[in-house]
Amino acid sequence: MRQSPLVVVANRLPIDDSMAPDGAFEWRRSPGGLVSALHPLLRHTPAAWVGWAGGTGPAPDLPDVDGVRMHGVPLTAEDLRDHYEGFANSTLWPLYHDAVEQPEHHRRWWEAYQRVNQRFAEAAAAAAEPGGLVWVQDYHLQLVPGLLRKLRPDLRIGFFLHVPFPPPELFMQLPRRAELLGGMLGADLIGFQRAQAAHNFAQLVAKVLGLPATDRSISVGEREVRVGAFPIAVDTAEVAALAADPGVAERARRLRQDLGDPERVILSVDRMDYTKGIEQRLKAYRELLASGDVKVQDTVLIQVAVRSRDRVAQNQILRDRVEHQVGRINGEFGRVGEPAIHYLSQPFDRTELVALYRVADVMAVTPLRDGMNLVAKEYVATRVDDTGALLLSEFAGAAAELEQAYLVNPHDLEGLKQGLLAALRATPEDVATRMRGMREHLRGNDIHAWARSYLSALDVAGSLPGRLTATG
Ligand code: ADQ
Repeated sequence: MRQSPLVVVANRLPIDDSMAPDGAFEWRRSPGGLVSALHPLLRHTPAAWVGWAGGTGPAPDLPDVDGVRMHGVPLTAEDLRDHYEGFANSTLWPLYHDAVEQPEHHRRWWEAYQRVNQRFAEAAAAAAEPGGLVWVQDYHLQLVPGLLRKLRPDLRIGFFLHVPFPPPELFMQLPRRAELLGGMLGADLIGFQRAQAAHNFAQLVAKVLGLPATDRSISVGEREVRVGAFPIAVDTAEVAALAADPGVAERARRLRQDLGDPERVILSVDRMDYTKGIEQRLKAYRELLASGDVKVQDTVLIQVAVRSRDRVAQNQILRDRVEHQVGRINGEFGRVGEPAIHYLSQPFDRTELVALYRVADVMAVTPLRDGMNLVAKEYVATRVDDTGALLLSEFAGAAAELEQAYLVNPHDLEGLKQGLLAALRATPEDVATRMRGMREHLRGNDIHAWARSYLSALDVAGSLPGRLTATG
């Protein structure tokens, strides 16, 4: 097997499930934050990506995509059920998101998590060249850094957690908490979205493992593991260029016309997931319609909620409840040709998504807890004329940077309603001042800056191409 100087290890490969008639695979851009973030970076880099290709049984042989080598990791139906849907998405995911749904604990799931992490570690060990860099992504693979270090002590290993890292009171519930922390400590650099997460991690390592730890550095025997916040971002220039494209502007104009040229368009774009606060938002909207503060004659809400992790029971339940809620609100408040809510559960291509962002006068991003939330940043990046109000949850990682958004606590129904009304009624001057500030922030803090800061911190020996690590 040819080996690569940089290997990304993530649960999924970033390619589409379907092959084009000419045999080409495409990067899978949606719907999910991880691929959206890494896609612009790795194109045309001598890198490899290790991940699951979808489906069960042996991993297919895959061609390179845009010069990036694809290594499939096989998963059985049992692995999928117990590792992916089980330990990753029904134990860790809810626990890391404030336990807004009850995390479940099963010993069989933990066994699958260990087994699958071992398989990913072996695939990464085979794919990396001597002294290479391996960058492990996210909560599905927390044991990989430790397992990989045993197999290949010559490698530099990075780990980045895309989701929140919880406070000790919550993490301590995990029956295998010591093993999970120990697995992450196999890395040389552990990156989080927020400084608070790095702080939580250091506290836990000191408490559970008794290791000397600060928010920046942890001593593991002879090794020093560095820890830090690296808030993920979007390709600001690329998104802005797409938003300014005349074809996209025309598409946005048509969309607005199709909506009946309302005075105000509110947009929400989420994966259908209970952390995203969709039910709370719809409830607030219903009350605003009922009180007459918002009227269907002049205001339209578009709720995009693309199906995701469908086999996780709580997501199925959520979907039924949201669809029931939308039906009820449209039945009560809609009129012929004038629904109160336009509900869409399909994935969109980038152009269509950016056209939707361009149409939205108010973007409502109100998760109960979110590692970052790239939708909020994508929206800001599309507002090239400084119009548009961002309503943002205090509990999204993005709120630490986008302080000029209309910030709300999504658990507070009254606060949510007032925040939405404030965003709807804001003066163009206020909106522009806030948007200008946020756009300015995203110009300097884009996905390239994020990757450079992470990879240059990891690559102490300077073995990667300068383009990936050079600052400035
Ligand atoms: P996600 O929970 O998937 O990501 P988010 O950051 O909002 O959440 O990313 C979603 C991505 O999917 C965005 O790029 C968005 O454009 C895209 N998307 C959503 N709906 C879509 C649709 N209908 N069609 C096409 N594309 C769609 C996880 C964490 C986040 C963290 C990211 C990156 O939960 O907190 O920001 O990883 O680290």
